[in-house]
Amino acid sequence: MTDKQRHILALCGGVGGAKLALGLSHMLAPGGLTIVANTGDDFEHLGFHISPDVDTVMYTLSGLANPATGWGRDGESWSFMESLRAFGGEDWFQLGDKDLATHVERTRRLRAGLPLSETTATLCKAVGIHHTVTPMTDGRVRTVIETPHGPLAFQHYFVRDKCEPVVTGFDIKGAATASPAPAFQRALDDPALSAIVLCPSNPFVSIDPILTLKGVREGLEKTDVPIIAVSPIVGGKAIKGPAAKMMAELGLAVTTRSIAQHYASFLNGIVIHDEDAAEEESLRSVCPHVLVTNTVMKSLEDKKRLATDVLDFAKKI
Ligand code: FO1
Repeated sequence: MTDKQRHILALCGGVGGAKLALGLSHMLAPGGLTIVANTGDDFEHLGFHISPDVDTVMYTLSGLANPATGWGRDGESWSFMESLRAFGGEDWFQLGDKDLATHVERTRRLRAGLPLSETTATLCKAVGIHHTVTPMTDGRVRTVIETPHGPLAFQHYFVRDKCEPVVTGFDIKGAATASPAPAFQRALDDPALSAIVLCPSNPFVSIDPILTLKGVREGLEKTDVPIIAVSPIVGGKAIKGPAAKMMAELGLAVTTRSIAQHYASFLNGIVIHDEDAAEEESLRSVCPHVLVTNTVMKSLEDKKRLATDVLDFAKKI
């Protein structure tokens, strides 16, 4: 089977994960990639349903993403935000004018009774995406961050409070009783599925909400399809976001080994950065297959090269 004939399932959070998803999208035939985006970060804000990770994946794959932030749209204007601020409105979460159209249209469709997965498929088609991008579920899942001062809704922790509060745990509300979205379940059941890739996203708040959905972890534990994680930790730091800070606060070593241990019950292979090559030996006791390569993705070429490395690695497992 050539790379162009394979079906790959990628589990993904926002900015970091979307980079690898973009690389994979270039290496696989149209329809050969299903990207499942976390919706634990979703929230209702200013009357809109915001799906940040779904939108980050959609904008990244369609070339519409803001390259400086990784989230939101390129060439954005901020008239709505400025006018809202002038009225004394809530302005801690930045919604650009173009991005606002996504939230308006998504919210309209959801209120008309359409599921989030169908709404996402329509929006992705409109921006020219030829692969399947699906929210992890059509159910309502909301990640809550536990802190010594009480629980915080995910976006309050992440954006409003800039990830500053100490994290003591996570409550992924609604996940255990929510079913995987139809396209996610179809990918899991597809006899042509040849690998499952955990993108270099935050294990606690991006990947765990997906794994916690009804039947997903059990399904991964049972499948014969190789499951590969790309470590979001490089040289003791997170490539992006609060993963390293969270690990330290939870008393975990900030290493690729901790990432492998987190997924140990189903993981077949882990991809780590050259800088962490010294961890390879100790990793093998947790995860049988280790690939050491350059996992830092700056250019499109980097993303395509890492995607190719991951696909080749999966073939050997
Ligand atoms: N992240 C920020 O750090 N600040 C923002 O104001 C912000 C606005 C925003 C608007 C739409 C969207 O789709 C994403 C947005 N993000 C923002 C990113 C997002 O909240 C996080 O990156 C994810 O939830 C974590 O993956």
